[in-house]
Amino acid sequence: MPYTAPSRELLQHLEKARSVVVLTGAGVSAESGIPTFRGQGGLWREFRPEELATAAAFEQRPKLVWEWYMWRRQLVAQAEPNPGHFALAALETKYSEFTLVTQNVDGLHMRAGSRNVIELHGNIMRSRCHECGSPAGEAALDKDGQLPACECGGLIRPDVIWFGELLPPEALKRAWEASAHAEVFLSIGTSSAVQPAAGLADMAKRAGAYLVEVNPDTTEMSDRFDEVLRGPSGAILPTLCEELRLNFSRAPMFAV
Ligand code: BJW
Ligand code: ZN
Repeated sequence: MPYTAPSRELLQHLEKARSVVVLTGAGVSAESGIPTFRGQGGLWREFRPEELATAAAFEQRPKLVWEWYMWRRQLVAQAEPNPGHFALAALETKYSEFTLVTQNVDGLHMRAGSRNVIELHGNIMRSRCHECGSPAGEAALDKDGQLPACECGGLIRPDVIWFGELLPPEALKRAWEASAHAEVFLSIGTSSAVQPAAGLADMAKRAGAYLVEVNPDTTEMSDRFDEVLRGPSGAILPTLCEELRLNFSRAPMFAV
């Protein structure tokens, strides 16, 4: 797929910046074989993610929701980070202040070696009680379709954030603070359709950051960016690292 090369202006911003914030979405993991939420591949059976990623769906049809998550957990367990993930881990090594805010729940940034990662929407491999919030390890639907339950009697659910639920307050606060001080803000592989994550770009803009979008398609927010790089992140981000003469490796840089 053809893709846009980073401009000289972007490279200059990245050379002189001290503080960089990256927001990632499902598109970054698409090249690792994990389906995005919207657009092609966004359907599971006949359901759209918006129909399943809610507390109401879980309360009404917990087994159905768990089956969706079991399918996705399996995809995540089999997936490997792609060159886009590794390039972001390499980019982090250049800056004293680098924050990777991710909406993804697959843990692939950490597996690629990224260090300062904020998971806004939780992590699909962890579980917790839907009633009392107690952590529940990797508890899951068992082979016979038995739902996992907590000592308190509540149902256990994946430790992710559904529509209508508050994001983890500490994670959101750190993401806001980093965005409000960003000199360069990169929004990568996200449709920018979901709040409050999408609003981080506006916050960075108000702080005077140079705003860049990396995405093969136009998004709801494309016209607010200073620069738009059209194409897959797995091709654009390695190119960016090469232009910045960063030692870019396609294998994990740190043992995890
Ligand atoms: C590539 C590529 C390649 C493809 N390379 N790119 C203000 C206004 C209106 C509504 C709200 C508002 N504030 C809050 C809301 C309500 C709601 C919301 O935003 N609704 C909108 C849909 C309108 N937000 C919430 O409810 C949030 N909670 C909250 O704000 O609490 C307070 C509150 C509650 C109620 C009312 C008001 C305030 C919680 C949001 C939780 C989102 N949860 C999910 C599921 C997580 C668990 C799970 O994984 O199952 O998070 S939904 C889903 O969307 C998931 C994602 O993280 C999130 C974002 O999706 P993302 O990552 O952008 O993926 P896609 O598929 O949309 O886009 C992929 C992109 O990649 C595309 O653009 C492709 O082109 C691109 N791409 N290949 C690069 N190779
Ligand atoms: Zn409980």
